[in-house]
Amino acid sequence: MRNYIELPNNCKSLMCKYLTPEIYSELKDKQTAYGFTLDRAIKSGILNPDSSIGAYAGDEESYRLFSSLFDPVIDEYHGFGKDDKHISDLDIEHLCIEHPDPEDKFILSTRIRVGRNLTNMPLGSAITKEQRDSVESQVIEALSLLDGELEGDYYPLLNMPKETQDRLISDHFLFKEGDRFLDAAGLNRDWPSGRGIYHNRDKSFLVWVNEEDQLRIISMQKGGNIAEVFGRLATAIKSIEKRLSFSYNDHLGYITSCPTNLGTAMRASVHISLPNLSRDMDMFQSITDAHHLQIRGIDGEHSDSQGSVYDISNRRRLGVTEIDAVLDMYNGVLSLIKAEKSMTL
Ligand code: ADP
Ligand code: CIR
Repeated sequence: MRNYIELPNNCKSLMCKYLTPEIYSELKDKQTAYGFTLDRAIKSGILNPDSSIGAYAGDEESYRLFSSLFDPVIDEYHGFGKDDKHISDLDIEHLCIEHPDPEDKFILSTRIRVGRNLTNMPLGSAITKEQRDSVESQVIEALSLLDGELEGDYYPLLNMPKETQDRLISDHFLFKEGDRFLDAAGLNRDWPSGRGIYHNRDKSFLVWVNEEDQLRIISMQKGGNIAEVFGRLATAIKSIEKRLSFSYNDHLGYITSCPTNLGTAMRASVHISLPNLSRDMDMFQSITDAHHLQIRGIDGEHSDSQGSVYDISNRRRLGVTEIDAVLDMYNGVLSLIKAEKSMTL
């Protein structure tokens, strides 16, 4: 094994910022109980110098064993120290908000997702094919017990007609294929085996299986009724938790493959049309920064905006509750709508 690491010259990720030669030599020979190593954790950032983070965990232990690297990355992304505690709050009664856009003028759709991984299993970067297939079976069985609005069917990616897959992706329901960041992290091994999507009839409740995390539990609908979307998600999580046990600890909250998703593992987003603000990106970004929001394009992470429509979501996920995370997004959206309206006058 090498005693040094050559980082790409043009590397801008937090991994490159914090992986000093000293930390590399301290961690290079360590292995988690599932056999995960530092070289595997940083491979995505090494092969993709344009990564913003550049590291993935292979299991819960990675965050402890490689903490000299992960702690500063987590602190810079979430503003969360190594001795801080995470608190979860998915109680819909605690979310006191009104509809931010009752006339449906700006918000096209709302989506809230959480990532989850099973206890006693490595994460996707370190999982074997047998373990992944077992996760898929356990998840299918748990989801088959859902009823009422959440009742639906599971569609494995294996043997899914290409047209169906493409339509689900372009309609924003399904994950994309061949993400180069996940590829380099070993998260796309054995593709498409073990992967799939569950959804109810209206596609307002969906579960992605074995993508970046073992489950991505999603609630979404047209328009901007954030409280309704959150309520459906909270109910679904409670039901699924009766059957499956998710990896969680008091420091990092829900354990996820990417350090940006730790804690709540929640991304609450709207697709919002902001033609005036999009002509003044400095003002746009000053509002999103003030509310800890991220701007993505409408085809998801690493995509571009289209026709002044943006994906606006909470950036902080750890050290805030799920209610706080949704409120970051809600308050930011109110400010964006106010600024957009003022520019119309
Ligand atoms: P994730 O949200 O799981 O981090 P992405 O950013 O890649 O992953 O988004 C996944 C999909 O969800 C993409 O197709 C994206 O367009 C869609 N999406 C995200 N937010 C919304 C929203 N508010 N309304 C409709 N679709 C959305
Ligand atoms: C990266 O490092 O850029 C990718 N691994 C994705 C990181 C998480 N996404 C994000 O913060 N937008």
